Amino acid sequence: MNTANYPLLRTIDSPADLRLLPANLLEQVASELRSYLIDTVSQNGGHFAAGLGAVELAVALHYVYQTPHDRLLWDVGHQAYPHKVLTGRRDRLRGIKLRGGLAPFPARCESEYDAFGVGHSSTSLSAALGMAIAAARTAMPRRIVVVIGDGAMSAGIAFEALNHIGSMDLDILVVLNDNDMSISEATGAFSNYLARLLPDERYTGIRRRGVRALQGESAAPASEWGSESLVHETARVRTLFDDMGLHYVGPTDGHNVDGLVATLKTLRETRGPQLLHVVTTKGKGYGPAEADPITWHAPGPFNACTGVAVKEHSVGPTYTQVFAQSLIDCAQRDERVVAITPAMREGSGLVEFSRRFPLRYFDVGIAEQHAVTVAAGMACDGLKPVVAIYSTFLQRAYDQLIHDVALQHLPVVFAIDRAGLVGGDGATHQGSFDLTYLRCIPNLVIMAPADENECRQMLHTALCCHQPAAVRYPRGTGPGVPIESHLSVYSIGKAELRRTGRGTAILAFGSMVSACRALAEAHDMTLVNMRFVKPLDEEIVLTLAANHDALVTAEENVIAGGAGSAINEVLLAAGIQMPVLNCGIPDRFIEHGARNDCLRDAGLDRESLERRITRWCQAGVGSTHGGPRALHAIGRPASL
Ligand SMILES: Cc1ncc(C[n+]2csc(CCOP(=O)(O)OP(=O)(O)O)c2C)c(N)n1
Repeated sequence: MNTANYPLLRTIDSPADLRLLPANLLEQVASELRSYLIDTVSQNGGHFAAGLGAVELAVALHYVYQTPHDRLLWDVGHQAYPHKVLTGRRDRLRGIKLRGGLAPFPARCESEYDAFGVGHSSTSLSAALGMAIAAARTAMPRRIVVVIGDGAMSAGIAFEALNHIGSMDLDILVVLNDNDMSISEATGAFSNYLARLLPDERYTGIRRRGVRALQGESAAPASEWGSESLVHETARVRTLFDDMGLHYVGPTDGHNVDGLVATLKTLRETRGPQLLHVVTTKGKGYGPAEADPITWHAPGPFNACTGVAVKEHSVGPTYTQVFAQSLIDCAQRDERVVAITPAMREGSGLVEFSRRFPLRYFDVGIAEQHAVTVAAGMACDGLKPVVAIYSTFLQRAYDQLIHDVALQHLPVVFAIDRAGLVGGDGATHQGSFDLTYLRCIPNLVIMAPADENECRQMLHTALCCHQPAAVRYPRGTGPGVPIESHLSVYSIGKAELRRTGRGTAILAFGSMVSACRALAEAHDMTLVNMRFVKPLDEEIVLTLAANHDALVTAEENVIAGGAGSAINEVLLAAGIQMPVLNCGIPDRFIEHGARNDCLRDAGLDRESLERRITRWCQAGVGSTHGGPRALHAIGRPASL
């Protein structure tokens, strides 16, 4: 940190230091904090625009509330960088998301100021209520404050929590941070409702400014805002929140730190559930981010002066891009194909689809459960819905997957992106579990492409197979094979033999096929691209078992209950006893870092795989030359 640029910020090592400052210096603290975020995030990238919009909130909240005794919860946590800076992590911010660096989101193990671990959205209200109940049980004089965005507030679980909070007479303050944005534009009737709570031209101007900015016009200057707190002008409006039992206050200017402090001081002394509606600008204070908060939601490294991204050399299309183009091609051929995203248009590669087929594209907001069940309804009546969803977020919609889709045998396609280790977004976002949680569901076809072309053909296969089907593909690029323009249909449940060797056969799923190729060649092992996790190609498994001394399974999913387990089950059912090594993600959470760091941590990068498999073979368990055929070797631990 260049201390000369941050004369106040450098003195703040904890919120206690902040609270020692006179209130008239808080604006300067906010200004330094904003500059520091721009300076620091520009170096390695990270979540950006939302944090810039929450600077004054973070300063005011830590100033007024006695954190960490009072509980301060940040929903999702992507906007919590200013909070991290104020709570003793200023000098470590540069390493956020990197291996060994700060966690991408608030994490209880990282700081006593991180009252609740987050990453997935809309959990904060429920957790806060739980804490309020605990405080009441022990008569603990504690205030509980939640900051939740308008996007996160639209999720079902947030409304479930409001329903509960409003019926309890507990001291909770919900700060609704309304910037009229999710990652993309906010969608849905709730967003429209919030807009109607902004009676003053200054507020409606902000919404229009957001729209203008998205249309490429320059944003209006922030001076459109008055400097005074406007709470008193509009506090009498009766809102949905009042009707649900929360005292509504607002809307108020979320960038006026003095106004926020004054309002929060009053609210801190007020009993019962309350909701403070704060209006902010996503990307506040950094021109390019204000003008285009979507691009600046989570940029890579960039030049802070020019706003130009540091070029990453491109190495072919990502799986997301291949999926995106293939979906467009499928949709062109079949007008029944529609796409659904739970608020991840950009991440899931649906921007172009949404432009080309606006009436066949549905951004349902942060509502994974609803995304799956609305797809089920569509499939009932003849549409071919594709739910484009990250592996980690599909966890939210598990019952819907079973009860609404699979049980009714409805042809919904799940395009599961970020399946496997995702890197910087860390433990909350790793797509480690989908093969395990999908594999046990009847009626479901599960495919894992070994390369980009297979991703394309599997999407088409899924759309043609007239039953629930999932294609799960990893983050980033594949091995770089040519992508065929035509669309073909794979035989369901048929694996592909990649090479025939001796002794040991590797049965690889998805990304592990290319990761194991060099190893198989170097050691003359058989390599099979299994393609289907379900139905499994049992025939090839049994044939390989008959022709080899040992089998190795490899998948980018947890070992527990994953694709390798499926192979173990086939062998056991057939009464075959032979050495089997299951390679996959071990039974622990994999922390953040570059994707390759995460793969190495899990023992799934090329070098670790090679080391582990060859050692296992050399130990005699899986060798061609007379290792004991022992059933106990199934699922042998990583220590070998
Ligand atoms: C369950 C879940 N679905 C999707 C996401 C991805 N996601 C992260 S931030 C975000 C937008 C949140 O919008 P909002 O709460 O309004 O905050 P803002 O970024 O506008 O400040 C989304 C969709 C997530 N973190 N969790």
